[in-house]
Amino acid sequence: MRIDVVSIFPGYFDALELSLLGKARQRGVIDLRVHDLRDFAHDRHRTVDDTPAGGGAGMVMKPEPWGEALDSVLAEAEADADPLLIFPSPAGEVFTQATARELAAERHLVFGCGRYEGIDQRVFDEYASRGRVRLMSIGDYVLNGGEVASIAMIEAIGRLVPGVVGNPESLVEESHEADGLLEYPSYTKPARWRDREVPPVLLSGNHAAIATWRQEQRVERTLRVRPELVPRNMLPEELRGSRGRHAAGRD
Ligand code: 6GU
Repeated sequence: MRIDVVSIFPGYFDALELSLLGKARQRGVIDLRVHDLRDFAHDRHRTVDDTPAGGGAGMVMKPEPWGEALDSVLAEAEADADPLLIFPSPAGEVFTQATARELAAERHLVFGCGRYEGIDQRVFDEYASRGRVRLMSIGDYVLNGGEVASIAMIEAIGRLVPGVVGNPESLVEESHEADGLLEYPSYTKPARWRDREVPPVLLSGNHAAIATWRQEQRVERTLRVRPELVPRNMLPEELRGSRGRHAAGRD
């Protein structure tokens, strides 16, 4: 998979040289390239922002450097790759594990990281008229810019790209995968630590009992912290009534 990132803070993406994704890059499974937006601003101060049209607080990113940067990245794309442009934004659609799975099948992703109050709307309109553009949020809170959100999305997507994670089976038993329940709690040795025991069932050697216990733990934990994730047919009878907008589409 090819991934390009455009940002005024390329240094943020040094984090992606570490760990699993860093190794995948060394092996050539992921080709990640980071571009400095300021290289496409040509005045003395390499200006990338200006005051908002119509007035208001903060600054808006100018369209010209974005146009040059994205044209340059797209000109390098392979002929049949049909790159997908992703603009991290708290105003975007919410990025979920399903989004990560969908995007892991793409050949070429381009992340455009805005700062300040955002990027001039005409940049989105221009590239949406020429190809595929999506605005994506990583949750209902505000970050200072798209860099940290892009790193989160790239890690979530990248680990699903075939050949990145050594044992693909480790991907299916996770929170937000398969049935959408949260993961069961994990333990390792020693069997007793500070008077706290590993649950005896896990040391019993009874694989059926272990599987049952783990599934009970998943349902209990999900009901406690994320009840909206529990499919209706997994709920105890008394909780199957109307739950408003919760668990929509998960029944
Ligand atoms: Cl993608 N960007 C910013 N600036 N804030 C966010 C976000 C993205 N997702 C959640 N908050």
